[in-house]
Amino acid sequence: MKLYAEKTALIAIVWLVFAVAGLASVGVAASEAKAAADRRAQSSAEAKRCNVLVLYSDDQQWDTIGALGHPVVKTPNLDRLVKRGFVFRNHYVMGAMGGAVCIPSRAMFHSGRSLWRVANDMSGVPLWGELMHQAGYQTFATGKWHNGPESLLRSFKAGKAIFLGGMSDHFAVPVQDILPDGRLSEKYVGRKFSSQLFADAAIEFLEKRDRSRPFFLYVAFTAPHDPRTPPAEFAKMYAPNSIPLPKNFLPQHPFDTGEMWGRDEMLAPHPRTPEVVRQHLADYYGMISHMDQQIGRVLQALANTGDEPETLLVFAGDNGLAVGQHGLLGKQNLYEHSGRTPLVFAGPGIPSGRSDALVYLHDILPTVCELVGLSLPEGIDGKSLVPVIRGQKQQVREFVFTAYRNLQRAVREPRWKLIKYHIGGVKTTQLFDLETDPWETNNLADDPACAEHRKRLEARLEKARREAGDPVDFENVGGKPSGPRPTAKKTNAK
Ligand SMILES: [Ca+2]
Repeated sequence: MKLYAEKTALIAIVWLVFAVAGLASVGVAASEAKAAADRRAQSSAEAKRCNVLVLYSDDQQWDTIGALGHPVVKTPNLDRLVKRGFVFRNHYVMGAMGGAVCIPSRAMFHSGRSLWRVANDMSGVPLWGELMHQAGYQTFATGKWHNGPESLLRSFKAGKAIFLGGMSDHFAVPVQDILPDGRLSEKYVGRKFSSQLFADAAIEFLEKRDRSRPFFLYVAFTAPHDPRTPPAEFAKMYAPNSIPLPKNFLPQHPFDTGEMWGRDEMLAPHPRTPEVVRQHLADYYGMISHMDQQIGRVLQALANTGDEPETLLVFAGDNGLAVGQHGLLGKQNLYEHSGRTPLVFAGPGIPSGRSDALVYLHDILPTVCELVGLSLPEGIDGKSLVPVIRGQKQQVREFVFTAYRNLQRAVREPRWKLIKYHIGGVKTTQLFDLETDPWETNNLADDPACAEHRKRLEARLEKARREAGDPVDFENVGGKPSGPRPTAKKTNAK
């Protein structure tokens, strides 16, 4: 009996030991499960930090993508991006205080700040590439950088075939690399057409990169900026005589914009003829189609390396261009063709869709930061577009405000648009109903039936100028007239 009792006690002890061990192991398992959950949460936060590939075009009109309904230009690769991505149809560069609109455009793009809150060299403000580097991204740039070497080297830790300028011969681009020690290499001449040169650098990066970290790849094409000299195959892609003239074609602009003889406007004789404008458009579309082909190569490389499912794509343009609309060729005006540029997001978490929300180029940085889970630094003027992309909001603002030098100011609501000019003491006002007149041909500023619209937009313009910190005394002073037409062709780079 005693033996039985001892045996039972022993069994009980053994069981107790097993039970304690079991409980302990349950405890270990529980703490392991918690750690795993923590790791999953962490890795999910890291997974949220998907790669970011930015494709940036130069002087591309907002609608020159086939899938957006353009009647002529062929862009099969951008079409695929547009179909799977989310398109902002009303995307604007806020403007410029000089003829080289590309420079402030890029400053706003890389800082998320508005026109008068970031210098052209972007000194003293946090930059997009810096934020990505601090968050553990591998940063790499290729293509155009128009804001000086200091901001480039602060933004990107690596880069190849970087063009530190405004424009060049597309067949012989002077470029530099970012060396491993963080300095810039000597200049050398790229022996490929610009768009191919930059696409090749991007592809090489994608194939050889450090795969332990997410990447931030910035590819800034110099197409379709002039000189409009597409490679031979693309130069003959569009027959000029079959290209329809824009509905707002004019031989010359009806009044002085203050920038009648700038470099861009001197690329064709005055007055413009249909033949000359059609040739410019054929070359312009050829430049876009060739850039599209090179974008296709970069996107194919992204698919080949397996990175595509984890890469957020941003395609945007820095500013638009007139190319014959309103008698103009350049971007030194506030018409839709010059201020509006393409904007497409695609990738993980981005639905296919389109929005007519009024957005700025400097909204892109806060949007991408939210999408990849980065907090924003102080001083960002742009607004995240994520609520629009996710269908939670229809718009992020009621109107956009745009400015050009001390010469022109504009506001655009979803339907109505006002442009004011103050040049040589002469004030001119244009009011357009974009719903019935998207080509901005019918000025309703003096139509009594539209007086309320004019009054409302003028009030909004003044409010927007104050809020943006517009340094120009536009109402009282304005800008100088263009003066007489120069005899020699201007060649200063833009
Ligand atoms: Ca540009």
